[in-house]
Amino acid sequence: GPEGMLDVVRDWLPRARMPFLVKPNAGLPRLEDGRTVFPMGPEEFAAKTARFAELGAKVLCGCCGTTPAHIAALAKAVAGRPWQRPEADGPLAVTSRSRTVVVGGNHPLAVIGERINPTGKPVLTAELQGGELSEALRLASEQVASGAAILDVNVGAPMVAEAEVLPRLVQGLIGRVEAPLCLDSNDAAALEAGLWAYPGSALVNSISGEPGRMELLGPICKHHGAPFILLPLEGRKLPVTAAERLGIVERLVDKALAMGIPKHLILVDALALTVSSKPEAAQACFETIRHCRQAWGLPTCLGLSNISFGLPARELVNSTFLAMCMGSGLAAVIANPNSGRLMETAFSAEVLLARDPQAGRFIASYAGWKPGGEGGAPAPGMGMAAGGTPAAKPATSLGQAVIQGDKAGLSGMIDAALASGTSASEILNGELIPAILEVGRKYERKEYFLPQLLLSAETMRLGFDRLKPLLADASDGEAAGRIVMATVEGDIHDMGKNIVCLMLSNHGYEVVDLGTDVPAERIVGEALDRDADVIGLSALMTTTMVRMADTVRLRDERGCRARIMVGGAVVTDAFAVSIGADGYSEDAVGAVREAARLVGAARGCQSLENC
Ligand code: B12
Repeated sequence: GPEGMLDVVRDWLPRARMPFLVKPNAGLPRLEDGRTVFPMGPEEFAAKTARFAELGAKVLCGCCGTTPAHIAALAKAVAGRPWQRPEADGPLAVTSRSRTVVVGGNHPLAVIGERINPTGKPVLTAELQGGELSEALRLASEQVASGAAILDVNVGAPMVAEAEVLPRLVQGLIGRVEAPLCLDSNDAAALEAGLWAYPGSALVNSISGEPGRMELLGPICKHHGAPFILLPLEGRKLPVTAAERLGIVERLVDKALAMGIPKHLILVDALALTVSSKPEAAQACFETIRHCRQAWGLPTCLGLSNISFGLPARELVNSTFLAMCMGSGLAAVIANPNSGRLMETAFSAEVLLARDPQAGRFIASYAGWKPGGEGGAPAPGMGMAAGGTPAAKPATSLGQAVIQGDKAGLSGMIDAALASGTSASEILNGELIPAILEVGRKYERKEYFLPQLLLSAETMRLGFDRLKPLLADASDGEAAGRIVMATVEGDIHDMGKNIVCLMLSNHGYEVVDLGTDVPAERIVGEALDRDADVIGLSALMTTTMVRMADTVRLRDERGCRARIMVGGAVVTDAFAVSIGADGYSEDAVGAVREAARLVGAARGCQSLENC
């Protein structure tokens, strides 16, 4: 309903640079006497939805549960009120489907994890060349667990078709981590393919003064609303002094603005060169950062580790350099977040720059810190709002693998559990099913969102498919009865139904599985055509369980003799009785018991009338 959308709209609207449409339901639906009921009447709906107009939404509509009366009341509530474009708050934002990292201003430093880059990494290089993504995905989880707010993604290596591999990896990463991505390539086609594959505003790394690069990539970034790193490089000569760098930045920014590319998409690279060969290299960075921030209001970033090339104890130099850059106004850094020292420095600097209220993030991360570096907990993604990332650490148990969506881990763990003598049904019933139910609870508590739900469901299915052939087959000889099974219309949940189907066929029943989202008409038609003894219906949502009642009604109307049993997480015994179903079970073992009882009953009669 409108209340549930308020926080999201407040968060998104100031950053939306296009007309914003809000379409709430008339509240959260309840099931009453077999009917889905929406609680909000027209007046309440109108009063609550009109608030979005005050925030700057351009179009207001009504979704589920609203009627022409709701829309009329809403029209009246906002009549005569002119649309006011909200003030766009300016800063550069990098987003994923569920996270926003604001870069610049007084927002915390955004650490851009640099590890997904095949240079100097033979394992990653070989995998990418073979089209494999698991090492890249592992590096992603590891960096997020260490505190990266954004992940740089670079697949540039010999014999890697970047335009094909980059979007594929982007797809893989979307399901794995919530952190927004920074697409890093020299290949403009790969960057464009990556942007199309990405459901958010990815950061593009980078646009330099190389002839034609701005002309080619600028419009693509503008089209996707993708911020980009502006690299002050022109021709072959490196700009050593701050004045040289700022001259190039100014020319490139002017060019971008003249092309209609908005300023809020530009993140300037302050260009860290090597201090051991150019002693003034760090100073040039501080000046560039300060000038960009103070004179032009432009956020800056840099690739940190170049600064210490050729020196011993590079981490010391890198982290000190980072603190000094942050003091000059640096907004983002491309670095290795697995470096404890670096993250300690960044978190401490946030406190000193008064950007960590009550030192909350620092205390949460380092309350247990001890000299020598022990006891510092890994930092939560620095530029991000709090919240868990499911695949952040490798799973250590079967259940955790489902909860975290660790597909690769699950297969190995199932093999190990089977080898140690645990039966397939113990694994399914004792580990996998409780885990997917915990996923559901996390979703209810808003700890998980749809991408995590999907990843866990896929992981569960993988485990189920692996166990399926091993679940004991108790059938022999003639079928014990014919059962038509389906998930009802509007519902695509099929894991429970599949388990019930498997159990029934393992107990000798002939099972006709009609799949998911099946209309009552088809279910009853198939039961009649196949002279089924039993119809088994599954529903997982309050909005779809009412379709079970339709099926019972149609079965009676068409004189079909099949008995109907129902199940699925939301279905209860009382509901089954209320719709006139003949049987119910809360799980697959009970489904087999019910099937035996109902086949017996159905076989005792040829049509419903004479039973
Ligand atoms: C995994 C999952 C998904 C997966 C499904 C993947 C798949 N291939 O099935 C995905 C991500 C696709 C999904 C999508 C959605 N989901 Co969903 N999903 C779940 C989740 C977490 C687990 C369901 C599950 O598989 N459980 C494990 C199986 C083994 O259990 P089961 O189905 O209950 O089956 C057992 C018994 O019930 C019984 N049984 C089942 N069928 C039958 C049939 C008979 C005849 C008998 C006798 C017994 C029986 O035996 C089974 C074995 O023991 C539940 C949470 C929950 N608590 O159930 C939410 C949940 C069902 N989903 C929900 C929602 C809202 C959605 C979405 C609308 C989300 C969205 N915003 O888009 C969509 C729906 C799309 C659609 N039109 O159907 C809600 C439903 C809320 C409600 N009360 O109506 C739940 C409850 C989560 C929540 N708390 O909000 N979902």
